[in-house]
Amino acid sequence: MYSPPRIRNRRHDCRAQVQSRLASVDPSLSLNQNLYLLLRQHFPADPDTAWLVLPDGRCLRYGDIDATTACYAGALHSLGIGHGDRVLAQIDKSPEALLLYLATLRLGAIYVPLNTAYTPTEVAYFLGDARPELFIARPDREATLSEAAQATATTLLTLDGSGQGSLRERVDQATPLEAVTTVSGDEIASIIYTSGTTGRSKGAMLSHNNLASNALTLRTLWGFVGSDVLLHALPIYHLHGLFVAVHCAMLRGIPMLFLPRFDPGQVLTHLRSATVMMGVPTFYTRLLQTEGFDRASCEHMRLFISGSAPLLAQTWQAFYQHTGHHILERYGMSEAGMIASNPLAGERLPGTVGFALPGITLRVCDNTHRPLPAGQTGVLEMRGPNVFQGYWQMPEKTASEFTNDGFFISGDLATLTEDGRVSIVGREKDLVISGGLNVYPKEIEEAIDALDGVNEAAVIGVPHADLGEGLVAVICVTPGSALDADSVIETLKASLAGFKVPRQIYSVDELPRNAMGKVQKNILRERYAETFCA
Ligand code: MCA
Ligand code: AMP
Repeated sequence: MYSPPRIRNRRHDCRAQVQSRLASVDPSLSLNQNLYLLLRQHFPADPDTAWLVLPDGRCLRYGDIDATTACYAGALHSLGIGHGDRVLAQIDKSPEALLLYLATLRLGAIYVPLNTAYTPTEVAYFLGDARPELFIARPDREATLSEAAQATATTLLTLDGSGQGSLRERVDQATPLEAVTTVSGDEIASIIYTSGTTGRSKGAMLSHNNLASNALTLRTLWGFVGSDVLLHALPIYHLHGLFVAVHCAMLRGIPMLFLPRFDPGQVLTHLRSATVMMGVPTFYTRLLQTEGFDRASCEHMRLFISGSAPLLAQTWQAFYQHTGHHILERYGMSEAGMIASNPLAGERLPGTVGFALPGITLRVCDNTHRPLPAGQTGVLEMRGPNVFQGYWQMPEKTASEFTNDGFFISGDLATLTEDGRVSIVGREKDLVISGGLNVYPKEIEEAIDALDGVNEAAVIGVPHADLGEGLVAVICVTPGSALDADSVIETLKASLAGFKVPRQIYSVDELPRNAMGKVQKNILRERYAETFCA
């Protein structure tokens, strides 16, 4: 059983604030700060209110969530899963996947979702790192992954996109577990894996209070009302689709039009019944290219929200001209949930991410962590109830990402105006964001360097009209090697998720280096900037 670490005493002020805020929502929450309980407090009075509406017309209702998650919790409990245990899930988006998440919260266990694109090699790493008691996989992956699951003594069950599989069989036979496990707000509700500059993924531990405080803030900030309908086309293996979207909707008791993935045609069809949509910038560039997407298709919409990657000012402008809507851009991280947002009522400025969320302190600092004057570029640092509890089993890494006075160092380069408006202007960390998914070049470079015939490689991100940034690898091959771009791509696809595989490969005699011998990626980014613009 896992005991959550207490990382920094100075955050207790924030915790105290959150606890008193939650207790004012419902006194019982001061005793049990399980996020599931908070969500349940906000289920609508009418049990027939739709919770999830699926493209095939199927509808799940708020009134059924509690009994159904009790069955899921009963099934998990019968497998020995309890308080603090990890439940790893690499499963397609479905209502059942969401019920599994809610049941895991309810049990006080820790939900660890994984991108469905990860290959078995990548999943084996997560199994070894998270050491989950239970792993839920797609049925077509069962045979491939059973050995890795056995190696970590993890029970393996299956769930497919239509809600069938061995997990479902257990749920159908389970004795419901009605209780909601008592947890303190500091306990871990979920671990979200995020890649790292070292090439090794780190698990960001988010507590019940981290998630609850962020969700309560956003529900108010973005003005959710009972008549809203959220169009949900994001994946639910990451913070954006799972926490930001789902928690906002559930804390207002509104329906979600729950699409299995982002398909512009399907989004267009359902947009007419929705009022709010959240997406990564690629959603908006693709919608703009979709025939039939116009002002009339957005006539019931009150809000489009964008985040996870920079939204180009030109996309923002084009969207406004096309639809009459100012997209509301916000900024977040796996380690801190949502951090800053353009205002709902005030001016939304393209190219900026707005103001710090209430309760969150932001500062832009030099490399000695001294705050810089307004307008100067530095690293964005933050403190607040949203900031995570540390990286799973990496205390030293955790400590190195915080300043002595308790601010989390984001690695994003930003400017702040006098009145507190934030613009993200770059990244100190060597990170590429493609279609809203993060790729750390180091991981890809290590995979390429390991190939026969490669001397060394550098991986960069360059502008890509659809994905924001597209991955390019620049490779020095050993003399006489017959290695070609296609075979590199094919080989990488066997071990890396598709979104991490470079879309273009260049072969060079040598990589540009500075006097210290460091590869000058800025030169490569300039040299190959036009790769995807032709
Ligand atoms: C899929 N492919 C990609 C990506 N997604 N390549 C680069 N970047 C991507 N993001 C590749 C596949 O490997 C495949 O390659 C081909 O594209 C088609 O795959 P498919 O699944 O059909 O792709 P798609 O449906 O077009 O997906 C693109 C997408 C999707 C809609 C942009 O990636 C998506 O939903 N992204 C959202 C991610 C997200 O939720 N991020 C939030 C993280 P091949 O053909 O070679 O096999 S949370 C976060 O960042 C923080 C906290 C925050 O602020 O929110
Ligand atoms: P992740 O590790 O997946 O949580 O990604 C977090 C990173 O996404 C941040 O550190 C930023 O670099 C980036 N990000 C998220 N939202 C925005 C935004 N609106 N503008 C620019 N970058 C963003």
